Amino acid sequence: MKNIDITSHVRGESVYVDDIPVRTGTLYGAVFDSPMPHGVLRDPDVSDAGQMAGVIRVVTAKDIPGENQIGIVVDDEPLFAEKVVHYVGQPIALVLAESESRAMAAARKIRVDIDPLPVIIDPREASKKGALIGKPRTFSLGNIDQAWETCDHVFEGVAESGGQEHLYIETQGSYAYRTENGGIRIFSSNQSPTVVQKTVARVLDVPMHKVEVDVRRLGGGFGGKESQGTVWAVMAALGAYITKRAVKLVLHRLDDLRMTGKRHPYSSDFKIGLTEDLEIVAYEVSFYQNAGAFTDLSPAVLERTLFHATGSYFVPNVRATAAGCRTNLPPNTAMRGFGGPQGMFVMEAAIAKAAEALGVDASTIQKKNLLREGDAFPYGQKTERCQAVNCWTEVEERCDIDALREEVATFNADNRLFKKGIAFMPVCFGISFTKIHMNQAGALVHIYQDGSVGVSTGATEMGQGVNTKMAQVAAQVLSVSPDRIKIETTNTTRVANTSPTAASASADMNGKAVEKAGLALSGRLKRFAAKELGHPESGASAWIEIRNEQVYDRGVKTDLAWNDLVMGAYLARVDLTEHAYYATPGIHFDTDTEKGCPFAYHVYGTAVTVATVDCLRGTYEIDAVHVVHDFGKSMNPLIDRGQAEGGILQGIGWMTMEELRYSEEGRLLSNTLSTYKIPDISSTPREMNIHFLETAGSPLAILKSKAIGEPPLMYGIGAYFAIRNAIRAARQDKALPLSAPITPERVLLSLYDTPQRATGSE
Ligand code: MTE
Ligand code: LUZ
Ligand code: MOS
Repeated sequence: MKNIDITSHVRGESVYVDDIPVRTGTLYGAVFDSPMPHGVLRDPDVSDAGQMAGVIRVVTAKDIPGENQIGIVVDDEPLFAEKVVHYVGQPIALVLAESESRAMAAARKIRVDIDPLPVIIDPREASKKGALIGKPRTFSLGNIDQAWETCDHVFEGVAESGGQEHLYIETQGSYAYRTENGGIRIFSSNQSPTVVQKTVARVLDVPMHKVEVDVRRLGGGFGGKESQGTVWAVMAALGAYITKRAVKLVLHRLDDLRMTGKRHPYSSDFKIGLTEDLEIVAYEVSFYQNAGAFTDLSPAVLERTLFHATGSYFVPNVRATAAGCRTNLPPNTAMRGFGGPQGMFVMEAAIAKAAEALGVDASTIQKKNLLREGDAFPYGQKTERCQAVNCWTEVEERCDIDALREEVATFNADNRLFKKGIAFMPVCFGISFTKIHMNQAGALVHIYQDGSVGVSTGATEMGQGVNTKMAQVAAQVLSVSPDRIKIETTNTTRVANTSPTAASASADMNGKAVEKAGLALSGRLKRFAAKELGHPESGASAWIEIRNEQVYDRGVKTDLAWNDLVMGAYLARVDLTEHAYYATPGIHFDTDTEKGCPFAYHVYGTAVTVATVDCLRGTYEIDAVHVVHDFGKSMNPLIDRGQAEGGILQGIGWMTMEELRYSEEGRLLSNTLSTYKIPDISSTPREMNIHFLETAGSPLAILKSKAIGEPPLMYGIGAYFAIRNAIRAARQDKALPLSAPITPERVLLSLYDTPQRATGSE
C-alpha cells in the first residue's frame, strides 16, 4: 500500500506547523541566545529591543510563572539561561513581535554582559576534570582480566566518531494559543506530545489537563524532536500565556543549526584479544560521550551504546564502560540509532585494527564471530531467531562476493590513481525503549455510523510511514478497505501519557494497540451480527466472520454488509468506540546488575559496501551497497525499503562527509549548509540492492513486520571501512587513524605523508 500522505505531499497540501492558518493578532517569536560558551550572565538588557516598533514583549526567565526547568531525565536544564550560560546558542530571551522580521531585528538589539568561565569542549578533558553526567556504567560478561592470558593476539587503539546534524527539512517550530479557562493549545512539530504537555504544565504551573498538544506530522524528526522539540513548544506556550495572543515560533534554519543538539560525538579506547584462529575472546572498551551542557537524553543514549558495544558478534569476555561527559556545547540528543551506531563503530574499528595487523581481511574475523542462536549479549539477553549468519551468507551469495573481490583486485592492480575497497557491515539492533516503562502505547478507534473509521494513536508521523501502517492494521483487523480509515492527528486529549515516537518501536507498540482496539470492536460487531442472523445463543459469534466488508455465517456469505452491520449495531446501542492499551510483554532490566532482557527482539542484517577513492583528489564514490535485511514479514515493503535506503544514506553521511566543527570556544563553525555537507544525489550509492530475507518475524512485531526505522543507518558504517580499505590499497605501509567522518580532506591526508602544497618543493 502506498503512503496515505502521498497525494497531499505531492500537491503541496500536507500541513506542517508553518502552514497552519494563523489567528488574528498572532505574534511571532525570535529567540535571543548566548553568544558565549560559558560565563556568568548579568541581567540581559532588553530595553532597546522592547522599544522597537511592533515588539509586544521580551520574555526572559523572570517571566516564568512556574519552574524554569525543561530537563527530561534530570532537572538540570533551564528554559531560559539565568545567572550562568553554558553553551553558544543557549536561549536567553524570547522576543514577541507583530512580524517575524521585527522579532528577529529586535532580538539582535538585546545586549548581555557575560563574565567568561573556563570552556571545555573535549569529552576526555571533561572526564579528567570530573565533569560527568551521571555515573559511568559498565556492562560485563565472562572474566576479562583472565581472558587476556588466553589470547594469542591483543590489539589496542583509539576510535573517534563525530556528531551529526538531524537536518529535518521542517525546522523546529510550534504554534500556541490560549483557550477558555486558562487552557492552552499547542500545535508542534514534535515526536513527544506528552513531554511537551508535561513540560508546559510545569513551566506555566498549571495542571496537565489544561494543556493540549496536537501533532499533525513532522517534516522529519530523526530523534531531533524527541526531547528538543519541547523547548520551542514551551516558549510558544509561555508567550501565548503571558500575552494572551497566539504565538508562532518557527526557527530559521541557521538558528536551528546553532541552537539545537546533535548526535553525540564519542571518543573511545578499545582493546581486543583473539585466538590464533581469529576467534574474539576478549573485548574491552571505554566510551567518552560528548554530552554537551545539559543531561537531555544522554544517559539513555549512553545506555544504548553499551547495549550495542559488541555489535553483531558473540564475545565471551567483555568489559564495556561508558561515561557521559559534560561539555560547553549544545546538549547532544537522540539521533537515529541513539548511541547504538557509536558503540558498533568502535567494535568494527577494533576488528579492522586486528585484521590489518594480522594481514587478514576484516570480513574473515567478522564472519567467524557472528552471533548464533542462543548466544548471550553482555546484558544477559540471549539471541532468539538469530539471523546474523543467514543475512551474511545470503548477501555473500547475492553480491557474488568472490567475483566482486576479484573485480576489485584487478581494478586496483590496473589503476594507480583510483582504488577500490570493499567492507562488510553486519547489524544487530535491539527493539524497545531501553527504559522499560516507556514501552507502552495507546489507541482510540471510532467506527462512525456510516462505517468509516477514525484512528488516533500515540505515534507521530515524521515521514517514516507510521500512519500508513496504522491504517493497514485497522483495515486488516476490521477487514474493511483502507479507504474507510482516517488517521487522526496525534493529540494528548485523545491518547494520553504517550511515549515519544522513537526507538523504532512506534509501529509495533501503537500498531498492537490499534490491533487490540480493532479486535474488541469486531468482536462486538460479531456478537451483534450473530443475533441479527438468528443465533441468540452465547458463543454463536464464533460462527461469524467479517471478510472484505461482508459478514459470513459459518463460512457462508450473508447479505449483511459492513455498512448495514455498523448502522444496525448503532441502532441497537452497541458501543462503536474502543480505547486500547499495549505494554510490551516480557521485557525487564536491572540496572544494579546490568542484566536482563531489555529488547522485545533484535533486527539483523548485513551490508556489503564498495567504494572508489580518487587518490589524486581524496574524493570518493560509493559504488554499491548490497544488503540482506531481516524485515520479518514486511507489512509494507514500499515504506520499509524507503526506510532502509534513507537510513543507509544518512549513515553514510555520518561516516563520510558530515563533519561538525566547533571552534575552541565551542562556536559551531559548520553552521550553514555550505560548510556542513550532507549526501546529495551525486553522493548516493550508484546501486543499492536491498534484499528482504524471508523470515518468520517476531510475535512482538506488528503483524510480524519488524521495526525498520533505525537499524539500516548502521549499514553506513560499512562505507567508512570500504573507503579505508581503498586507501589501504594505495598505501599499505601507512598507519591510519580510526576517526570518522572520513572526509575527502582526511582521505587526502591519509594518502600522502606531507600535505601537498601548490608551491611545495616535494
Ligand atoms: N524516517 C523519516 N522519513 N523521517 C524521520 O524523521 N526518524 C527515524 C526513523 N525513520 C525518521 C525516519 C527515527 S530516529 C526513528 S526512531 C523512527 O523512524 C521512528 O519511527 P518508527 O518507530 O515508526 O520506526
Ligand atoms: N529513545 C529513548 C530512543 O528514549 N530510549 C531508547 O531506548 C531509544 N532508542 C532508540 C531511539 N530513541
Ligand atoms: Mo529515533 S533516535 O528513536 O527518534
